[in-house]
Amino acid sequence: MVDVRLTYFRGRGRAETTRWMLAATAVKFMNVPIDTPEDLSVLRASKKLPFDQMPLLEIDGKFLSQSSAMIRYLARRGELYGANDTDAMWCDLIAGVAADFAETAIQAAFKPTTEIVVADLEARFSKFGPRFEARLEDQNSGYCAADSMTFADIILSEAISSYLEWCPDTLDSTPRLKALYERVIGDAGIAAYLESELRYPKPGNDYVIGAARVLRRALPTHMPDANRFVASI
Ligand SMILES: N[C@@H](CCC(=O)N[C@@H](CS)C(=O)NCC(=O)O)C(=O)O
Repeated sequence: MVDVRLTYFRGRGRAETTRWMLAATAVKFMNVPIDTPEDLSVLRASKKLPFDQMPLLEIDGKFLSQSSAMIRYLARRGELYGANDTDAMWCDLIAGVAADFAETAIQAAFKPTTEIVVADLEARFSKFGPRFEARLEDQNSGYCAADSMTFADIILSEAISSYLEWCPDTLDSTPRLKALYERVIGDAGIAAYLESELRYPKPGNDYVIGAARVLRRALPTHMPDANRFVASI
């Protein structure tokens, strides 16, 4: 029986870095999808959401919210936080930048056209990509933060995987970053996860509509009948 449960919309979103961390640290888990406002009401009534937000990770008898806390809990639990305080500082620094870098990819499905998404991702990569490359050159271990893989490498690679889905040539001018990405997705746990049914597809309109329906929020304004779920409150 799988007793680690990750509750979120039926898609990647802000739960995806936690899925990669669970995979990398060999924790078997199940996705618990929230598909309707009624599902969310039941979840809220359960009092499992410490700050009334998803994702929710149920692990070790704890109810965790905030993806950054989940990632770090799993990193400590799985010894992916480096070997010393300096490594840990670099983990946090790179993880913070990776979160900024990832945000553009998380927002992609909410944008009106592919052209806009590609332009946004290319602009974001041109800011951060060369700096990740330079960091890898300085660090000279093949990893961003320490001498071995850490959670920073994992969450950065998760973001890169989304960039590559939109812009397949993203890593062509950053060979060290490309090598890091290939090393991370070659990790046995992550490779198995990416091939598994637990991995949701690239988010599209279905994901955007599903999240708006659950939260009873407006859709992006370019979508037809953008207030269709708000009106039903
Ligand atoms: N920083 C948080 C973001 C959490 C968040 O904004 N969750 C949204 C869904 S993606 C939510 O639960 N919204 C409902 C609410 O805040 O009431 C994280 O990374 O976990």
